[in-house]
Amino acid sequence: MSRLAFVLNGPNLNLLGKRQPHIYGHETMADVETDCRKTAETHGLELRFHQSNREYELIDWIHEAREVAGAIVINPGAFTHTSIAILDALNAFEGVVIELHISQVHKRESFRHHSYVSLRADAVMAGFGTQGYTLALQRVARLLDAAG
Ligand code: CA2
Repeated sequence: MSRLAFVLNGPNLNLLGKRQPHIYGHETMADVETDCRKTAETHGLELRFHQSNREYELIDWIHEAREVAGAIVINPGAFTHTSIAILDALNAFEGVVIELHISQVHKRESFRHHSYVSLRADAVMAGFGTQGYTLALQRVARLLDAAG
């Protein structure tokens, strides 16, 4: 399977490290990307890292991943709780899908407890802070190793 992983981030995550640090921490999206690139290199993964506030852009990247990638790590932001379109796009992707949330969504408002994306995700992470991204990539590497 391809050792290319997409890391996709949804709306408002461009504000990471700039607002609400008590919920999302102090690391910026650029810091997270740097951490992900280091982890990817250590584990022999190729990486495409994106953030968008637009649902269609996330969907287009998932379609692109269908052609070339072995895994998607996705933090869909609030689209997690609303987007059947993102779920449909992920259902057309055959590789590993990891859903990731920086915060522990189950400890928060009840509208954050339901995820459309979880209907497709092979694994779900919540509450690991921004460290979750590198942990998710380590898991992706392990799964792709095992897939050969
Ligand atoms: O915990 C997560 O990673 C979330 O996916 C983040 C989403 C939220 O809607 C989900 O329920 C859980 C929100 C992303 C907003 O990110 C911000 C970061 C810093 C400052 C303001 C917003």
